[in-house]
Amino acid sequence: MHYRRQSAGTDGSCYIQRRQRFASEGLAGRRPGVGDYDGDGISDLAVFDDTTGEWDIRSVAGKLIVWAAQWGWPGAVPVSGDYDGDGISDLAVFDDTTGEWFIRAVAGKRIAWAAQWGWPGAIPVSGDYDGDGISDLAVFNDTTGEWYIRAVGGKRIAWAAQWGWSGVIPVSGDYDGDGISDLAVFNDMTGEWFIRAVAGKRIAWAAQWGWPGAIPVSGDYDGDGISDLAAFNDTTGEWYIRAVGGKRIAWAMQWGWSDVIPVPGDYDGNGKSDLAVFDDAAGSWYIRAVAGKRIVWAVQ
Ligand SMILES: [Ca+2]
Ligand SMILES: [Ca+2]
Ligand SMILES: [Ca+2]
Ligand SMILES: [Ca+2]
Repeated sequence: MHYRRQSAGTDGSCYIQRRQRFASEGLAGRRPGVGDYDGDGISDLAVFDDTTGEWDIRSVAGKLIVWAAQWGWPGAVPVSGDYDGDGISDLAVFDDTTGEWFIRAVAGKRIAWAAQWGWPGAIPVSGDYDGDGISDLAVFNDTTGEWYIRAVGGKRIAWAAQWGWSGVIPVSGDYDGDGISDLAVFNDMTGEWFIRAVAGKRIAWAAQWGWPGAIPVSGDYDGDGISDLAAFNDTTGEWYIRAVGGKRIAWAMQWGWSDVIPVPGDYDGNGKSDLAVFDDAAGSWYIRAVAGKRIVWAVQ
């Protein structure tokens, strides 16, 4: 399996793009994502179908939030976040052939239409990079290592901020707990993390947590308000998690197996990210708390 990119939000939300796999194997794409689409503080089970552009979202408890909601098109890249700051995740997609963003609230309000921020091949990285509680439009250039970020309202937050280099994977999160998303990249050739604040402060440099081919799955797994370094082994289904400060949170914790997609989020609303995987062949979710409690098993 080849994960091309992952972008993760400050709430642990993420979407994983596996276009290389799709391209090489011709597979259709049901992409799992995490967000809180009804605003109850609990991550929901969300799937964007990138063959149809439709969204299906239900709560862990079973409530249907949206079904076959059309927002996107074949090949669109979902980028989760709360782009109007109402506390509810929105339906957002990025066109990585044009650099345009399209965002609407679940309830229907249009937030952005063809907002130009990016370029062909840009990688969207969700997050709130100025700490105003509203997700921003952020893209990473994985050729040059430059970040470009603006608020939905238009304010420029970063322009060509250099953090990273060719081939690294951007991994959004708030790694110092100041409420502002940071610039973070994972080198999946070496397993090293490099993180700085938008304002410039260095948070981590070559922090070793991972291995060649590891999948970064950042989230706040101990609930201290600070994103943690986390890596998933998509061959063995094992999770490895540590705090930026060094504390080990999980080591070789087994949850998943080969070919599932990790989708960390807070699925029981206790403020801690949980271990979650999506089996895209069956369309099933499996979720447990780090502490062990089973939250969801084979839910479709
Ligand atoms: Ca919203
Ligand atoms: Ca913001
Ligand atoms: Ca931060
Ligand atoms: Ca943490």
